[in-house]
Amino acid sequence: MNINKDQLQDINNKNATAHNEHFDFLGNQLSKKGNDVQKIVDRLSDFQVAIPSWALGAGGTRFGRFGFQGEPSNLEQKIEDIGLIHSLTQTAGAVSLHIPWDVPNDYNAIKELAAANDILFDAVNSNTFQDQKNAAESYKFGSLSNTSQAVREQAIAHNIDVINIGNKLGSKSLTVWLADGSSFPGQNNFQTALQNTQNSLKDIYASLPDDWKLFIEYKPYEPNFYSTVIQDWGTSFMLANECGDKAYTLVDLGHHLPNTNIEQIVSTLMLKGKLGGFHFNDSKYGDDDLTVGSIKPYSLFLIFNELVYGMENNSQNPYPAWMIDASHNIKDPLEDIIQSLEAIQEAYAKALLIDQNALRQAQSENDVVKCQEILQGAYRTDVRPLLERARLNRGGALSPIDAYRALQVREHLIEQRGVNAVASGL
Ligand SMILES: [Mn+2]
Repeated sequence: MNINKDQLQDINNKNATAHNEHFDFLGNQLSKKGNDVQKIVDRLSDFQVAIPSWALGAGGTRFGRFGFQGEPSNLEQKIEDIGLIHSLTQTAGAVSLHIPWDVPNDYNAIKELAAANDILFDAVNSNTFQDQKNAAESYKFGSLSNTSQAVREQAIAHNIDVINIGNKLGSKSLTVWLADGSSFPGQNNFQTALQNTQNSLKDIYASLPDDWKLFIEYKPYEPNFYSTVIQDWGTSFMLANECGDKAYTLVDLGHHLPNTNIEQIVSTLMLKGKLGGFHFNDSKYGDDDLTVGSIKPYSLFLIFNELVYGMENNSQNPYPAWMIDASHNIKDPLEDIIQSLEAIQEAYAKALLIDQNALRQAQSENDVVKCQEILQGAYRTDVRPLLERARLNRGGALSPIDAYRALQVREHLIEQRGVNAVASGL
């Protein structure tokens, strides 16, 4: 299924008057406050978030998996799904592949399909948290950290394979997330596990093309419940520094203990030029992988405040790679991603409204009340007309969810793929 711009225009026209009224009203208000509205809209239009290939089907839980009809059962269909989301939102112009779930059969055909859908290949993700069929060694007790050299070598070789696959598609980065750790005290020697991981990462890093980046993700617990080898940003940061200039820390919002000040982590990493990538999701308790902005939208805004500040002021930090990393059991996965993209854009737009000079001034005067007023003034602004205009400018939908339903996208996908189609991967 494809969505063409004429179809969207017909749907958009029905609400064009209301949109124009809202946009003009907001635009006037913001201009009077000194905001450059056109610049904000342009920045929103340019902001693209990669969609992970594993988020297009229903996610699983430890207890069961409830499928969603018409899921994409191969890489071609996954790219088709992202193309649909991108047509509607104009914000999903990249895919992040997971290997070995998404190894292309025909590289040229996949590249052509992605190009036809205006989709780039973002970071490729390795997988050493599952055993693969016919693999000689098992990752049951870890991969890059394993006490067995043979296991470590197999895991390193897999990561190098992933780099080579990504290279053929035009990816420029590898994301490594390890499930390595221990579930019981005494099971692991912490120092040995960390040292092995560092050495393994260095071996992978040595195979990284010059124009690539290595993203090292961290997570405090799960699937191991006592210790995780790369448990926090500090460990990731240290490993990245040990590897070299092309290695960076990747922040996944769900990979923190409750109430962690993630915005401060973002700020520190950008100051040190080491924030490489970002995985968006939301959570109430742990790594819940819920829709972005569904639980803690103010935290997301505060994080974007630091990201915007860092992108303006920290030339030592490269432009970060953005990806949604969410997946759950009950919503239509495509509608869920559309909601996540909207929440990301909303937080970004609000952060762009913050008067940084006034904030600096208030901070220097220790005017705590004024500082809060500035942040919350931006946060309380309804920026949705700016998002609508950014989408319209690129030929997207005024309301992606409404258009998705009006065009009966899911019904078409079920018709094409069947009710029992199951997404490959999870
Ligand atoms: Mn992640």
